[in-house]
Amino acid sequence: MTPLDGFTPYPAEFAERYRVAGYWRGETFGRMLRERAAAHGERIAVVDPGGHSVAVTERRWTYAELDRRADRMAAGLLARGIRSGDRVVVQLPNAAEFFEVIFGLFRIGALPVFALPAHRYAEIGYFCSFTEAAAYVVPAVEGGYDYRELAGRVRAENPALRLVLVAGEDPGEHVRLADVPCDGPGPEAFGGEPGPGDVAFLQLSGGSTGVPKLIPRTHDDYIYSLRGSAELCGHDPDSVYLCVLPAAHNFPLSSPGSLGTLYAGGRVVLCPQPAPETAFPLIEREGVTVTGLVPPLALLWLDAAERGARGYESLEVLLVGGAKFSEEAARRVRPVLGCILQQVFGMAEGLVNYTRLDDPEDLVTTTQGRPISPDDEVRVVDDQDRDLPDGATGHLLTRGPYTIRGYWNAPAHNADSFTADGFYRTGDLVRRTPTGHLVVEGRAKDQINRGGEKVAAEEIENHLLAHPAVHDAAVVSMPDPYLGERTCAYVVLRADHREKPPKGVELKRFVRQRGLAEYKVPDRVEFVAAFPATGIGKVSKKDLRAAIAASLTAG
Ligand code: AMP
Ligand code: DBH
Repeated sequence: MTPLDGFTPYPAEFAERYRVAGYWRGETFGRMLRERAAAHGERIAVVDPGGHSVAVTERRWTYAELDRRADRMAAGLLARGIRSGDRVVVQLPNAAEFFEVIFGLFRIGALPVFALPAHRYAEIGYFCSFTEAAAYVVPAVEGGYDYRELAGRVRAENPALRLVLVAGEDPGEHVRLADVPCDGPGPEAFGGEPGPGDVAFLQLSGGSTGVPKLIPRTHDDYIYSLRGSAELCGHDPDSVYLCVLPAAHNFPLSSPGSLGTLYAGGRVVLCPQPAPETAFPLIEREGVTVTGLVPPLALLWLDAAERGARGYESLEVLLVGGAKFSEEAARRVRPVLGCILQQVFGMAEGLVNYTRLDDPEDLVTTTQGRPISPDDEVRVVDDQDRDLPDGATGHLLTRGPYTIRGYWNAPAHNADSFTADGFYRTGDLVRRTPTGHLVVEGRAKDQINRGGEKVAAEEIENHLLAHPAVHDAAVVSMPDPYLGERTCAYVVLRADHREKPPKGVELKRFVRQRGLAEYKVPDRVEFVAAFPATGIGKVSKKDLRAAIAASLTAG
């Protein structure tokens, strides 16, 4: 299998249009880093304050050093048999090695699969088997969790997985990442570096189906999205971006994120913990000018600043996205943190919307922005795909120069997730203002947005259904003042288990033991005799959401 087998290309006439318009400039990540190193080699590219399992002490890498490390990593990976087109699951904390590894992979044309540190056996096992990954990169022990053990188990089950690389001192039975780089032959000895139209990596979708879907992004399309983002966020070589969220997530990676910052020749500072106690002193010390947060973290920072915490004063721009930021909270940003708010409504599949730096405060606080590109096509439609007028709420469909035309290797899902003419069905319910800004009004997809962390209901339901006492399960969102939403699992027990029913905590433990990321474990479990049904007999999640919301209000 080659990555191209699972990739739905942009139709030729669109690709041509995007090139002529100057969106796709034939850049690749490998060459981008090379050019930045040539232009300002001695400037600092990445600051890692250390204090995590990968490195105790601080590292400051210049562009020249990152470039050299990417070359040596590329040569080392080639020497160990990793080749162009191979998939490599990368699961690293916010450490400098993340960039060394992904740029090394970009250079040889192997595809990082961007896992999150929170992922466990259920997710990682699936990524490795579904992508037939050749390698898996992990920290040793991080946040009290031993990733080497997980890697050992996954490796035993996946014959294609030839190499496990451990960032940190003690690799256990695996290979130390630090032992990989070498001065051997580079990509030119193995068919050359990838081209701009090639798939650069597989990003993850929050999804709404039983298993997560993988998102193939090309060098051309992704570099356009981060260059456009960097421009409209005012990035330049003096920008200092604090990477607070997990570095591999699409938002801190590209909106404009660390890659947009490197594109602009700025400096990326990795934040090991998102709490203000860690972030504020780091902002002060490094002169951070811009960062991106999900709404619950933005609230935490606002509260800390109001209580008198200091250190954030150099911040010029705060990006908030991933989940809906309330107008009330949005209005506090400028007075409390003294910086400009940019709301960002994006998706790993492509389309990213921003409020602009010069938008009036009302638009900044009440909308989720407008698309990056003049060629982002946005449709707001009813249930029959008929276009709705501005101001009406409907389904958001989109197509454009950095929105995928299909998930990787998923023909059945693609038939549901894309229209015949290539629009991506985002599953979001939006309204468009006369200025072209979008307001997110809700969601039609079967997903819970837990403060920016997406939970696909079906995925959790499948794990609950594996429990011997569970006859049926329906996972819905319940309102939460801090996260916006949390998950509630409604469960119908099998008749023979109703005498001695399991407790809610038992079901949670069961799901956790199956190796699911902690954020996907249901926050609450409710037992019912039967589910409410819709007119045609499907489970009415609307009624379940209303029921749990009402019982929470009743206290
Ligand atoms: P994913 O497809 O997993 O990358 O998740 C993207 C989804 O996150 C979007 O389709 C929205 O549902 C949600 N999202 C991202 N940013 C925002 C935002 N600013 N406001 C509301 N929802 C958002
Ligand atoms: O939630 C997201 O996936 C997201 C949010 C903001 C995103 O992918 C992005 C910006 O690029």
